[in-house]
Amino acid sequence: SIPEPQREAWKKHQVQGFTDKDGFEKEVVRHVETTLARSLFNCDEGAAYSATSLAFRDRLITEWNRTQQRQTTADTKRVYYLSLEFLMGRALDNAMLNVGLKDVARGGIDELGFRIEDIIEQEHDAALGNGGLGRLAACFLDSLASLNYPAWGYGLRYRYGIFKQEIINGYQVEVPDYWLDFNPWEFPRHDVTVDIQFYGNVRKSQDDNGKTVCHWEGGEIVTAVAYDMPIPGYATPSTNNLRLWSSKASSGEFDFQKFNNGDYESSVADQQRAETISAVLYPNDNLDRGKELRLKQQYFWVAASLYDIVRRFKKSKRAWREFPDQVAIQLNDTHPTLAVVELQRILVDIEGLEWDEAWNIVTSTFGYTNHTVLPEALEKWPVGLMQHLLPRHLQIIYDINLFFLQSVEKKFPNDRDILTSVSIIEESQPKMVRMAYLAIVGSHKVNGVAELHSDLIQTTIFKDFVKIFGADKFTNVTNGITPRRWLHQANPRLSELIASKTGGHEFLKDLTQLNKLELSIDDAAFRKEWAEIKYANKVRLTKYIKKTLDVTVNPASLFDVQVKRIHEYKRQQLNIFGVIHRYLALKAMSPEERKKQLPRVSIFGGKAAPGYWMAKQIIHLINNVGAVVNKDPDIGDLLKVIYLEDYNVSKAEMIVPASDLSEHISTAGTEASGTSNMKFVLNGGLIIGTCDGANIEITREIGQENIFLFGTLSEDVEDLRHAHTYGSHTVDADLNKVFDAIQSGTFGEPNDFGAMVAAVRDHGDYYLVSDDFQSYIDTQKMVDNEYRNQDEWVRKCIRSVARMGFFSSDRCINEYAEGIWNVEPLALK
Ligand code: 73E
Repeated sequence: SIPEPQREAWKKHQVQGFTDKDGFEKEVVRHVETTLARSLFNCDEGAAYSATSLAFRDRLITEWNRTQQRQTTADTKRVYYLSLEFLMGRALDNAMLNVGLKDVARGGIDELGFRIEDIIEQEHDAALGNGGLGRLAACFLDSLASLNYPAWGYGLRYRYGIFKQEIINGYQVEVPDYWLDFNPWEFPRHDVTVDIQFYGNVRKSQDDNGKTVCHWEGGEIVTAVAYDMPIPGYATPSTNNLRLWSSKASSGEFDFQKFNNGDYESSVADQQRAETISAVLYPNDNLDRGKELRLKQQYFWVAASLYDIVRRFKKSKRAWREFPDQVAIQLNDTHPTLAVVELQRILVDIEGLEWDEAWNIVTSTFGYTNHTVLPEALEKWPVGLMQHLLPRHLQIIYDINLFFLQSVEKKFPNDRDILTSVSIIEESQPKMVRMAYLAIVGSHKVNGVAELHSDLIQTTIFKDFVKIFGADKFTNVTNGITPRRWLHQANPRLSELIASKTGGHEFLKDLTQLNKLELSIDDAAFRKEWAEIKYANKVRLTKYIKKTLDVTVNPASLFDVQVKRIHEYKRQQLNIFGVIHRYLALKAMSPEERKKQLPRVSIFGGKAAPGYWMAKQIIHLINNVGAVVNKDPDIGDLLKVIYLEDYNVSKAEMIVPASDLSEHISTAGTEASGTSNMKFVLNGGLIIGTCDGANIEITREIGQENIFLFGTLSEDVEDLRHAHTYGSHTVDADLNKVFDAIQSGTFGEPNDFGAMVAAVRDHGDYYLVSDDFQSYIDTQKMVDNEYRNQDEWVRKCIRSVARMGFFSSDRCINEYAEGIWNVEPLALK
């Protein structure tokens, strides 16, 4: 580093960052001319976006440096959030708002001849996630920075994020999402690399004291390169880091011999094989497919991150037992569970600690968040694969299991059943490593993501672990969302209106202040403006629908929205069956009767995993229904069915504020939390939903008179399923009419949808569509009736928003910080 006498010169020229329009414009012009190497007036919207982003990035990085330096000197405890997914969306708008310079940028961009909205639209979403789990990680990063917590995110820098969805002839088609062409938001750190080992074997030796030492040798080395993304907090200089690892062949791997011998192709093939590790995000939500490359991704990312964390800790020269005082690591689902094993390996094999001492450190360091109870999503890896890829890790897993089972046996002598049921190794053919069990045993806290879900994991899939470790190890942290992106950024007019009624933008830092809105509820002018904002948001979506699908919808209709990943448990099929029912009912009416009906637009969006056949059938049916209904002259405005292509974060920012009613209708007990339910209510929309996930807590907060709940309760699900299979299963008459319409070819080739109908009618109806259909239809009728009374509807919306304070991810992060991580905020001076 620079010696003292020369530091004056450095200080004098330190980058200050622009604070006004002139300064901003100067930065933009400089970046266009030099960084982008364009001649002065050769600037299109793309270049203007890049230059604007670079101007903001420069600002962020100065704050980032200050934040990191402050944390290092304070030598304080840090949180590391390990997530295989970060669904960040766009960065520019968020950066402008968080540093409080959007108006400055708007003015500057305007003077330079562009519109800020058009510039924002140029940005490609950073879509390194599938759905709720990845978006939650992104909201958490925003809250951690905004609350001044010293925290880093660690993930993978996929070359391809979640695929882009096109709908062609009603079918989903997947197109690769190459997003890295020019990404102004990342900093490659070519000097921060870690060599990661795979395969090979384990050799044992004795050290001088006769202790056995294990050496993991041979195999293959791949290099991890760090790429950093600055994460700005809102209205604070704190800027945290998201470090994403990219894989490349290690310089030792690149076979110069082969290269010199003219075997150029195969030396390049090695290179490509290494790069494959971080090439693509697995596009499965709530589904585990057990592919070897996925396990490689997991170890690659976990090993690089731990190496980085340990390297940072070692600089402090503290004793190992202080590791958990300096480091908290949160496992976002089981995907990073190998970190437990890797840290134990580092401590025992490399640092020479005794097993028990190391294990104490490990378990005090980790916390594990479970996000799902769906059996098909619970990760298991074949022992054979683990042995092949990570031979030393498998030995350690066996040892962890051995010591764990010994402790269980002590507590429950002669109880063979409990040993089999909690063993980390499943004695199946082939044997499997149960990652959730390993995560529980390796952590000091395990949490679910909503109250019902946390209760369910403690009473069903992990009940034996509660017996063993006691109830204190298990806790609930109900999910939340960042109000910065999901209100201030997505719905600026509503944010301003709320600010005008609650005394400024304080609510963006303390969302409970929304409750002040209730004081204005009898103010007619306020309600009118509220309704106008919703209408304007609907008009914007209407224009988008016209432009992209060439369908005209009436913005005065009720906008009924279900946007989320397509999955049978989320029950888009229930929704579309309901739409068909509505269509058939409208068709059966006289023209006079029809005139009395309330116009509705049913809006769907979401991706299906490429290998999930049934989910793709659901998409196909929705599109086919739309094709028939939307051009039926009997129906006109009364019903439109829209499928929005390629649902993602930036589209959500437009869709969510335009909804009157959103659907969160999973089979009770299947949706761990849901987070879009919170976004919709926060933007002044009502919910139709089941008693599942966070819907239950939303109801408790906003009042049951402000939500449309229906359907089976989670405690009755098992009995109903049992009855479907072993008793007689009858499907009600209205639903049968829907099936008849499908099977008579009203919506295209009936065979296409045979399996979907049969799943409900003939194959046990696992998701209870038939049980919930009638109450769903009845509840939708209530919605129609209540929507007719616009004044009362608006009051319900305002009351709901006023009571949503609890669902800020700030509240959620504070709960993790206190109850799990034991970390304190550290503000910049
Ligand atoms: O209910 C959501 C929850 O709101 C849940 O389905 C989702 O996590 C959200 C955030 O807590 C979730 N995703 C996954 N498991 N749960 C998952 C599993 C495997 C691969 C990818 C995602």
